[in-house]
Amino acid sequence: LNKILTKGEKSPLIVAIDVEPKIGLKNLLSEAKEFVSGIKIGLPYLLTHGMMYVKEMIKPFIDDYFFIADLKLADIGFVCKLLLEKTHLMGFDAVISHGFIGLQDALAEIKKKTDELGLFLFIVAAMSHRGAEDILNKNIMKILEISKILGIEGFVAPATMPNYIKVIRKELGDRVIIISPGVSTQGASVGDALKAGANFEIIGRKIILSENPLESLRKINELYKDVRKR
Ligand code: 3DU
Repeated sequence: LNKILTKGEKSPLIVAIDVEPKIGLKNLLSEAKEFVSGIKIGLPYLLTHGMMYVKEMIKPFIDDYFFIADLKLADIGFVCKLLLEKTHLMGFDAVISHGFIGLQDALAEIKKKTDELGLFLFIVAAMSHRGAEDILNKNIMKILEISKILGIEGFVAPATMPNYIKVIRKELGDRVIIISPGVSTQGASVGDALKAGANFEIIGRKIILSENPLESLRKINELYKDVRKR
């Protein structure tokens, strides 16, 4: 938690890596330090390159960013715990789990294991795509209820539907960290989630598929400066 908060002073930006960035991940990590606090690595990237590759990629940059494994865990505790051990082995600082799996034999075990391993746990409270409104987002209060019981301090909530960010802030206060995807490619504007109360915005394709990601990062950070001034 402290690492995330300290790194967050630099910028409220987390970059999502699901495919290889146009300029290559290593180059991006070398050059983006001043603009980016966190790196979220998704399953497509992990499965494409493998655990050992990702481990070697993270190692030299562990002091420059906090690294989040976006596994969106949604299984029985036993299986999740195996995945958490792998996550820890790769050197990640944090992991994302779904919240809808419920407390007993699932989230409770995940929380215990992440605490043991020193991994910070983020729970998906609501999602950013339209279909999320069918089932998941209707249950946000139940997910928050369970999270309160377990003392969960990290949440993922959509920039495209900032009301859910506000709900989390209202229910859980200032001490929790909210990270928010859905910015740019999925429709939300840079700064929308921050204005609603998120600590970080997650941006993937807009940056990693850009021919000149540093230019995009510079522009995005200028916008953040304006939001933070207000
Ligand atoms: O749309 P982008 O390319 O900026 O990527 C968004 C990232 O955030 C992507 O890795 C996806 O897995 C994650 N995410 C959502 O997009 C929406 C959610 O509700 C939760 C996570």
